Parts: sequence; C-alpha cells; structure tokens
Amino acid sequence: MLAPATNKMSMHSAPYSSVAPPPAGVALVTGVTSGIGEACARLFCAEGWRVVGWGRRRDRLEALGASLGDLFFAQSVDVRDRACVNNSLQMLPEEFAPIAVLVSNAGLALGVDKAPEANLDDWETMIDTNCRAMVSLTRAVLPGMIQRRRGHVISIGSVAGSYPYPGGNVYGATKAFVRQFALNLRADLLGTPVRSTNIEPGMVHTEFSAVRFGGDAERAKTVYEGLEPLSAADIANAVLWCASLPQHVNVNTLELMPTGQAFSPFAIDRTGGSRP
Ligand code: NDP
Ligand code: 8X3
Repeated sequence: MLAPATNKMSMHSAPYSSVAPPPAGVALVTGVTSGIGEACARLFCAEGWRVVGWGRRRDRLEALGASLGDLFFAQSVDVRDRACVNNSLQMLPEEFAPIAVLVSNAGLALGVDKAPEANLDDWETMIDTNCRAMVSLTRAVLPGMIQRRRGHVISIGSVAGSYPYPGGNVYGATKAFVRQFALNLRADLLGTPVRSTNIEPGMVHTEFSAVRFGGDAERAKTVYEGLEPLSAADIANAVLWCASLPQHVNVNTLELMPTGQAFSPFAIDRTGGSRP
C-alpha cells in the first residue's frame, strides 16, 4: 500500500495530456500575405481552425484563399484604417464571426537610420501599424471574447522590444509597447477566461528585412547570411502551441531566437566623442 504522501505525488504527476486542449475555433490573423502571418494561417487551417486572414495585397490574399479553401476567409484590410477594421469585423459570415484567437501579427520595421537622421514618416508608420492599429483591433474583439467566454489575444512582439540596438529606435519602442500592452491585458482580463500572450522572436527569415530596407532584396539577403535564422513556420508553431494549451495555462511572454543569434557586450565610446 502506498504512503499518503506518495499518493498525493502521483495525483499531481497525472499525464498532462489528460487535460483537454481548447477545441479548434476561429482565429483572426493579421498580416497573412507573407511571413509569419501566412505561416500561422496555413498551420491553423491544417489543424482544423477557421481562419480570417487580413492584409492589404489582394492578389496574395486570393492566392492564399485558393490554397486553403473553405476554412479560410480573406478580407483586404489596412489595419490602420479603423472604419475598415470595424466594417470587416461586422461583415464576417456567421461561421467566421466568433473569434477565439486573435493573432496580432501585421507589423513592420522601416529603416535602420539612427535617430537624428531617421525619417519621421517611417517612425509614424511604425507607430500607427505596430501600436495604434493593434490596440484598436484588440479593443474591438475583446468584448465578444468575454461574452462568449473564450478568447486568446496573441501578439507578435520582438526581441527588439527588450534589447536595444543601434537603428532600432522606434521599431524597438513599438515592440516594447506591444509587450507591455500584452502584460497589462493580463491584469485587466483577470477574472475572465480570455488569455494574452506576447511572442517575441529574434531573426525570422521573411520579407521583414526587404520591407525594412525599402525593397532592397539584395541587402535584405545579407541579414540572414551565414546563420540559420528562425523560419516563419517556427513562429507559427509557437503561436499554435500557446493557443492549444489547456485553458488554465497562460503563456505571458515567449522569447525565441535562432541558436546563432545572441547578445553583444555594451558599446563603449573610447574616442572622446561622448565628452562635451
Ligand atoms: P513580413 O513583411 O513578411 O509580413 C508582414 C505582414 O504584415 C504582411 O502580411 C503585410 O501585409 C502585413 N502588414 C503590414 N502593414 C500592414 C497594414 N497596414 N495593414 C495590414 N497588414 C499589414 O514580415 P514578418 O512576417 O516577419 O512580420 C510579422 C510580424 O513579426 C511583424 O509584426 C514583425 O514586427 C514581427 N517580427 C518579425 C521578425 C523577423 O525577423 N522577421 C522578428 C520579430 C518580430 P500587406 O503588406 O499585404 O498589408
Ligand atoms: C525583428 C527582429 O532583431 O531585426 O523584430 O529587430 S530584429
């Protein structure tokens, strides 16, 4: 006969798989026309989820729709356009309307110029897309999630939100905002079943660098040379894993890097240039 203490132990070490994951539902993924968003749309559909996919490039939305079939519903949306966002949500067909997971992925970096030379329009575009649009969409979907007693807001932040680097200025600041917003959602949503997670990738091989360098594909290629970067599918797998955990588990933040990426020492000016 087992001693009571051992009995207690065995009760707590019950196989994790005995806790049912949430069933597949509807996921709204922003920025599905390339990279991480497209990989999320493909993976969620492959796992039986219905996916509402947003992006601006209609040709790519159509191609993705043709590839994914009835589980995918595309809407051409610029996430910065609040009226378009709200209309698009209202126009969802009944079977795509109850959004269970929001993957706030649409975003971008523009430029690597240092602050005194950076383009102010680029800064505003990053703030509008990565921050303003993201909070506006989140605000639109939260009440329905709470009412249906099911929801998970998963934002795609970045290591740039935690670790500063030269030329990261506003991009990194937007991702710090995304991170803190996700954590503050946890505070606000306590007492509801709605979860909040910020996924924070390092280098992922997508169109991100081409966009950052104004379409210069050759320059973008050099970013990923000589190491194996993360793939969009790596991040999609992390997103799906977070969404598929049992309801009582909330991943607050999840940081991923390629094994070939790490941190630098502090930069020190030894030229005297820091003196008045
Ligand atoms: P991509 O450039 O490949 O994809 C970006 C997606 O965002 C596109 O589908 C684009 O669609 C969409 N998008 C951009 N602006 C808007 C807008 N105004 N309205 C609607 N959709 C928009 O880059 P990634 O897949 O790499 O980037 C996805 C997210 O991951 C971003 O938030 C990025 O900051 C983050 N990230 C990326 C990393 C990387 O190294 N690649 C690392 C860490 C985070 P369209 O142009 O058709 O509108
Ligand atoms: C993208 C990762 O390191 O290029 O968010 O800023 S990094």
